[in-house]
This record gives sequence, structure tokens and C-alpha cells, in this order.
Amino acid sequence: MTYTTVLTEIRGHVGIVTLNRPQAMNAFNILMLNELFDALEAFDKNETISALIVTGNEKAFAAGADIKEMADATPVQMITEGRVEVWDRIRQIKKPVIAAVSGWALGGGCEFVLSCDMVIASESAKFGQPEITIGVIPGAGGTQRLARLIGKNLTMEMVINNRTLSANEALQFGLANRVVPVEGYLDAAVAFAEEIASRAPMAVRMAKDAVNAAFETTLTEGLKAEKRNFYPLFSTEDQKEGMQAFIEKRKPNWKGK
Ligand code: DAK
Repeated sequence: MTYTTVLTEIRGHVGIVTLNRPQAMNAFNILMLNELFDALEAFDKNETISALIVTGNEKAFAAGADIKEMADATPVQMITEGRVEVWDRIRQIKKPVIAAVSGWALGGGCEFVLSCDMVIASESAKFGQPEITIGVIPGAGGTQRLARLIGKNLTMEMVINNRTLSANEALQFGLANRVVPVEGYLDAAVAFAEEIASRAPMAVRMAKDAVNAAFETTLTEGLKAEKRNFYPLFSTEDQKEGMQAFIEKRKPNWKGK
């Protein structure tokens, strides 16, 4: 598949999608959103790949939705031109998605990062929800996911007063998993992803699903969701292999089934 606004690459067991509209700070136009999700879905189906990375360039992960494209839109166009439901496609990806962020992650760019499962930030990464400065509010989950992740007051400051977070602040407040030097930040993300890719694939999938349930429901229902994902793993070859390998003091050889 050839794309015009994203680049794709496979390194080992990791599928990488690079946002590629540098002339617009990787702002998401409708085409790039669709190509991004098409590429992620293709990697999600590819059996040789176990973890996904989305990245941008050193200066910008993504500066949000394309303001020039949506400036004159009516509410009906916002709904009908495919700008809304496309964002939900990230929730259907089963494999872990890691955002490798350098430079700006603003507006929809920050919201996309919040939709990923883990975040590797370069020292230059900056996260923000500047929609207030152009007369709107976040529309792709920023108010909800940020509030759940970093708490209400800081979210208010970001959303209402355009406070940006540095990479180290993102780490401190739980938005980033690691901060790494700008040089080689993608390699660091690939190494991080490869470690995840070396785990038992079905267990990784079930674990991702169970953790996400924590953001959807009560503790009681969440604990039930966890059990629903725990027990079926005892029907996998990898559970037998993993436990036998522990007993035999050797490395497990995962089959993904
Ligand atoms: N859209 C379009 N073009 C953009 C852009 C954007 N978001 N961000 C940057 N660009 C373009 C600039 O216009 C400029 O283009 P030319 O003038 O050269 O043609 C080029 O990228 C370089 O940008 P700058 O010259 O501004 O570069 P600087 O280094 O000075 O500044 C910056 C970088 C990222 C700080 C700055 O460009 C900036 O503030 N950009 C806008 C950030 C922003 O306001 N983002 C929020 C956009 S609103 C929804 C889903 C999603 C959304 C809403 C609803 N639904 C599902 C309902 C999302 C909304 C948003 O993200």
C-alpha cells in the first residue's frame, strides 16, 4: 500500500508509522488521518508484527488537526466529512501502540498521543491543548483522557489556559513512560517496543484490553473484565510454555497461540 502523508516501515517485530506532512508540522488533514489508521490496521493484522509505533519528526509529532482545512467548516461538514469517527479507529487496534514523540504534540496531536498505550518522549517533546487560542475546545478526547491521566486541575490549566507540558513534566505527571535524548529517540522507542514484542502475544493483547477497561467502568466491573481476560489464557499454548519454561529455568518460546 502506498501512502502520501505517512511512511511505513517494519523493523524486526515492530511496525512504524511516521506522520509525514513536515510542511504543516504534521497537522492532521483528513487524508493523513485515514492513511494513519489504514496503516495501523494493516500492521495490526500482520502476524509478523507484535507492537506498533507512531512517530513524527524531531520538530513535530503533530500540531493538531489541520486548521486551514477546517477553518470554514460547518458543524454538518465536521460530522459528515469523516473527521469525527475516524479518531475512534485507534480504540480498535489490538496490539500495543507506542507514540514516539519529539517536538510539538498539540491539539489533536496530543489527543492522539493520549489514545496510544505508551509514550516515549524525546527531551524536546512538548504537549498541549491550544484549541482555546483558536476559539474552540479539544474534540478528540483531550478533556476526558487528560483529566483521567493527569488530574483535573492541570487539565483545566492546559485546556483553558494553553499550558504546555515539557517532556520531563509529561514524565512526572504520567503522560510519558520515558524521556530520551532527541538524537536516537526513535531507536529508543523501537528498543522499547521490541521488548514488548518479545512477550507472549495473546497475553499482551489481553493485558491491553484489561487495562483499558479501567477507564471505562467501575472497579467491580473492571475486576470482572480482568478475570474474563485472565482465565482464557489458560487455554493457550503460551501459558503452558511460559509456566513450564519457568519451572525448567529456561527462556520461553512463544507461539502466539
Ligand atoms: N494546521 C495547519 N497548518 C499548521 C498547523 C495546523 N494545526 N500547525 C502548523 N501549521 C503550518 C503553519 O501554518 C506553517 O505553514 P506555512 O505558513 O509555512 O504555510 C507551518 O505549519 C509551520 O508552522 P509555523 O511557522 O507556525 O512554525 P513555528 O515553529 O513558528 O510554530 C507551532 C510551530 C506548532 C507552535 C505552531 O505552528 C502552532 O501553534 N500551530 C497550531 C497548533 C494548534 O493550534 N493546534 C490545535 C489545532 S485544533 C475532533 C478531532 C480533532 C480535533 C477537533 C475535533 N473531532 C473528532 C470532533 C482537533 C483540533 C485541533 O487539533
